[in-house]
Amino acid sequence: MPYAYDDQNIFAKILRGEIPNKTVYESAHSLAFHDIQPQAPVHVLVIPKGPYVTYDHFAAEASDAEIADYSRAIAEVCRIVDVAPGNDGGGYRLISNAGEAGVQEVPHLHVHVLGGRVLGRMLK
Ligand code: DGP
Repeated sequence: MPYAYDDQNIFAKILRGEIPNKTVYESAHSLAFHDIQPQAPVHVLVIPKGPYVTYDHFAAEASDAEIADYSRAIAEVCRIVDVAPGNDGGGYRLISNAGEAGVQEVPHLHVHVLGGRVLGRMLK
C-alpha cells in the first residue's frame, strides 16, 4: 500500500480551505503558496489538487491534463516570483522530498521552489 493517501494531511486541509495559505498561483489542477518556514528569500510550494503522495504516485495515476497543468504551474510560479534564470540574480532550485528516506514531512506531493539568493551546493 505505498500510495495510501491521508486526507487529514496539512496540504489536504489547505486545499479544502480549512487552513489559510498565502497563495501565489492557482490553476485548474494546481495550487502554489508560500512555505510557512522559508529556507530562502523565495520559498514556494507547488502542489497538485489531486490526492497524490509523491511524484512517482502522481506520474503513475494522474491524468495527462493534471500532469501538464502541474508542470506548467511550476514554471508559472518561477515566472511570478521572478526567479527565472534570465533575470539579474535569477535562478532557482526545485526539490520534491518523497518517502522516509527523502524525509518527506507532508504526505501530499509538493515541489519546493527555492531562490532569491545563491543557494548552497548540494548533491555532491
Ligand atoms: P517536506 O519536508 O518536503 O515534506 O516539506 C514540507 C514543507 O511544508 C516544509 O517546508 C514546511 C511546510 N509546511 C508545513 N506546514 C505548513 C502549513 O501549514 N502551511 C504552509 N504554507 N507550509 C507548511
